[in-house]
Order: sequence, then structure tokens, then C-alpha cells
Amino acid sequence: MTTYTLPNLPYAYNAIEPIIDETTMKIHHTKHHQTYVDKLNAALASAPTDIQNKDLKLLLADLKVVPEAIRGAVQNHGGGHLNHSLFWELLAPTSAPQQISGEIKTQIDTTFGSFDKFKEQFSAAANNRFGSGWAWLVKTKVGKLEIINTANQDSPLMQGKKPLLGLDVWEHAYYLKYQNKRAEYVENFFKIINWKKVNELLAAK
Ligand code: MN3
Repeated sequence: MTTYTLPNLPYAYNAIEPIIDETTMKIHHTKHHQTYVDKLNAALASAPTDIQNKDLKLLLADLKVVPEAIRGAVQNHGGGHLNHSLFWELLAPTSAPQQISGEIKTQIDTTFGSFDKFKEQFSAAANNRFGSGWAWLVKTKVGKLEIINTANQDSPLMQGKKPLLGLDVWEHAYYLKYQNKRAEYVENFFKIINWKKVNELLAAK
């Protein structure tokens, strides 16, 4: 069977300081993300071979093929693994801040009217997600940009939408530094977005 493993971060744990502190990054990666990986592997251990070997993105896009006994675990921990693997790559070290540019800039301006309007809508999606979840910029099946939020570790792939940018708004992602001030964390997120990666995701099939 496919055994999932924790991916390395593409930067040091302190690379996102002071926006996201080193301790939060370390616990988030080595404890929270590792747990999703472990529990995904444990759930799949009892699955039929074709399910074990199916691409995780395809599984999440078509959860009904997963045996009912492990479907919830695959949704939560498979989603958790995929969402976090993407999230790490969407952050840019504070030493090398990125300006939005390229095709994503053009499409954001066209779709939302301006970057500020996009930021406002994305922030609202993040701040209004009650409890734990994610805010997303996604590409729909017809190739349109859209802002959504999802509960828990649900992936946009479950709605047939491709994630281009995602923000983890679980308290574990920000509580040590920001406590209850999620809006401040969301505001600061815009300073550490890896737009190069977003452009790559937009360009990929
Ligand atoms: Mn998280």
C-alpha cells in the first residue's frame, strides 16, 4: 500500500517569524501534520488494495468509493495531510517577501475587481469560518476563480474545486502568538504568501 510520510518544510521553522512563530510552526508540522499522516495510514491499512493505491486527491474527490468504516478517517486525515502539505508550500519566508504578479494577479483583478476586494472577501471567508477550518481561493471546474471556506479538514477537491491558495484557521495554526485574534493572523498572512507557488498551481492542469 501507499505509505504517506510527513514532507519536509521548504524552509526553516523560524523562516516565517515574526508572522508565524517558530514554536507554532514546529508543533504544527511535527505534531499536528504528523498525526494526520499517521491516522491516514492507519485507516488505509484495512482498505482494499485499489483504495490503498489510489491517488489521495482522487480519493478525496470521490469519497463514496472509500469503505464507509474508514470514510470519515480518510476525509479528516487525508484532507489534513493534503491541506497541510499544500499550506507549507504556500508560505514564503519573511526574508524574501513576494509581490503578487503574473497570471494570478490578472485573474484576481478580473474576477474580484481589485486585489483589495479579493483580500477583503478572502479575509471574510477566513474570519467567518466558525470553529475550525480553512479559507480557500479555488479554481472551479469551468476555470473560474472563487473564494470558499471549508469546515474541519475538508478539501475543496471534495466539491470538485482545485485549491490555489489556502489558509489554515484552526486555532493550532495561530493561537500561541495571536490568541483569539484570528483577524490579525489573517491580515498578516497576506505578507507571507508564496505567489510563485499560486501561479504554478493556477498554470498546472
Ligand atoms: Mn493545521
